[in-house]
Amino acid sequence: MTLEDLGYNNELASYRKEQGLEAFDVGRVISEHKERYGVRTPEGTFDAEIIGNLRYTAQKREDFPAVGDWVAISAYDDDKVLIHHVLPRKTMIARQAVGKHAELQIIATNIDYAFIVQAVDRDFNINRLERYITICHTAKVNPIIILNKIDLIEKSELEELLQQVSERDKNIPLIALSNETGEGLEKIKKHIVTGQTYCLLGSSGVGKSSLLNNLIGEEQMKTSHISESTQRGRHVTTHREMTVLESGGIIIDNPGMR
Ligand SMILES: Nc1nc2c(ncn2[C@@H]2O[C@H](COP(=O)(O)OP(=O)(O)OP(=O)(O)O)[C@@H](O)[C@H]2O)c(=O)[nH]1
Ligand SMILES: [Mg+2]
Repeated sequence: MTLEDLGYNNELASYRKEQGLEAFDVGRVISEHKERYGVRTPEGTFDAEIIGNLRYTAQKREDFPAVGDWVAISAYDDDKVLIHHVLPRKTMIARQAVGKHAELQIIATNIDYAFIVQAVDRDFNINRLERYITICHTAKVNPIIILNKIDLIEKSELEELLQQVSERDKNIPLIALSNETGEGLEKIKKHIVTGQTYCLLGSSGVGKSSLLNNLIGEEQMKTSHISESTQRGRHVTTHREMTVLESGGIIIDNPGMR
């Protein structure tokens, strides 16, 4: 694994040089939990904390590392590193959390493409789809629409839905998928390129983690059926997590959005 496989590029290299950060190593934040981070480098995955100075100068959510970030790090134990600096973000998918003094919620950073996943059963909603597309455009991230669970409906119904979506926007790639039968999976794989970062967006239960597992070829992410009655408050995926695919490409799975 090289830094480039993790998405490292010339812009980041020049920034590091300009800012005199070359004495530090760099890595990518793959997980975040209460100011504890997982950082991936070509050498492996490390537990990370931010240095005191970064904590004291950080004023808002954006100043702290988020999943997808490139960070300047130094080793301080065998499997631990310190984060000294967050490198500039190329893109940031965020939304305003609910509540009066709610902070901005960062969904992921340095994303090239977002897979917007909707299930063709009761989840399908063209206006919600449009909201996700707007989130992508605001963040300057390229959307790819996936209609999942096509094994649950008739071909004619699917044609109708595909028609509805392409009438709204003809230019966004649109793929019909079934994680059960594997139909559409190869088409999705064709969109995934080494060194590019993808994130999975969509409501809870639409099959984001199932898709990731199919792309990895094993059950890395827990998936589960969510019954209609207990749907509220039950997300299967509770944390964002970044995975580097063996075939190339980096994918961030997200908890379902409301
Ligand atoms: N019939 C059918 N079921 C699917 C398909 N894809 C996923 N599922 C099922 O849908 C349920 C939810 O799938 P997940 O992959 O956990 O959904 P998720 O989008 O990751 O959900 P959160 O993590 O809560 O956001 C599971 O029971 C899956 O087996 C599909 O293509 N067809
Ligand atoms: Mg999930």
